[in-house]
Amino acid sequence: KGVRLISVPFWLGGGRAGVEYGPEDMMSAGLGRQIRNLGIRLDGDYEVCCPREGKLDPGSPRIKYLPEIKEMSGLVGEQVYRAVSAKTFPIVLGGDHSVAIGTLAGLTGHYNRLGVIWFDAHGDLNTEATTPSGNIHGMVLAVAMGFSRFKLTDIPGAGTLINKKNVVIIGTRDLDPGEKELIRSQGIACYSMHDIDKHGIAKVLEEAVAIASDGTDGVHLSFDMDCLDPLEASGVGTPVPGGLSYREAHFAMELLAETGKITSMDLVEVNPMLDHDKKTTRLAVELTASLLGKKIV
Ligand code: DIR
Ligand code: MN
Ligand code: MN
Ligand code: MN
Repeated sequence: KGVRLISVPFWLGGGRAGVEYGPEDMMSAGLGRQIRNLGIRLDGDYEVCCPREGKLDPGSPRIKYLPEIKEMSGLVGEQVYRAVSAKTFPIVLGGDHSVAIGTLAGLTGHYNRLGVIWFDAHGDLNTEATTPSGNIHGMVLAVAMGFSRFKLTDIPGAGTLINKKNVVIIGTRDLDPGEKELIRSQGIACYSMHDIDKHGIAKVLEEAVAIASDGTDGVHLSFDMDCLDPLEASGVGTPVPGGLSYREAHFAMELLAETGKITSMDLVEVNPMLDHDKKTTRLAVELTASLLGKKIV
């Protein structure tokens, strides 16, 4: 099966410029070469032509750049849908995490029931009512499961909402009060750094894969680079101390590769303007190689 790279140079969902240079940075760091070195066919790389600038709507100051995010999501969804229809493995390169709304729109257009594994320091579970920032990258999972007013199914081409029974969040350590409440009341599977410390990353991954693949015909991996400890990956918009170590993150990708169950991926929130030592970009590329089957021995 070939891999298709879909670049989405979009920053409006995080409200902080720089992250739109993530895709070209990961490409110049050798992402395509790494994939081909694994003996995997690179079945095209596409750049989505999405809004680069936006105007804040004074009428709805709570939620930032919603029209631009809908436009981007429709365009990303189209490319992702095409990629899975062509039986390739799509990797969506962000951009901020709002690009995943587009990915999920395209995937749900194809899969009947999709599982989602979400690596993040944050829950991305805020709604219009609970967001402290108005940044939609902090709302994506709520949008995907239909807890917010703006829903995944508002995007043309999207199939159904994501079933909360098949969603797993891993690596959290900065949840807002409304997000904690939603996790509790809806019973969403969320493995915090505390859970990882306690049970180990292997056990957490085993449970996560079981949840995301239970009754599903595809499993999407959405990887926010801020899940890593800022010591390893400081080039992200919202770093939070106490994250995954270099080996924990690689081991998680290696375990996912072994299962053979992951059918698509987002790689988001690399901000080259903050990534002064290029460590974050390089790590993003290496982790992708691990997910695609690169082995140490
Ligand atoms: C925060 C930050 N919880 C928000 N979220 C981020 O704005 O909703 N998610 N950075 O990745
Ligand atoms: Mn995120
Ligand atoms: Mn995050
Ligand atoms: Mn927060």
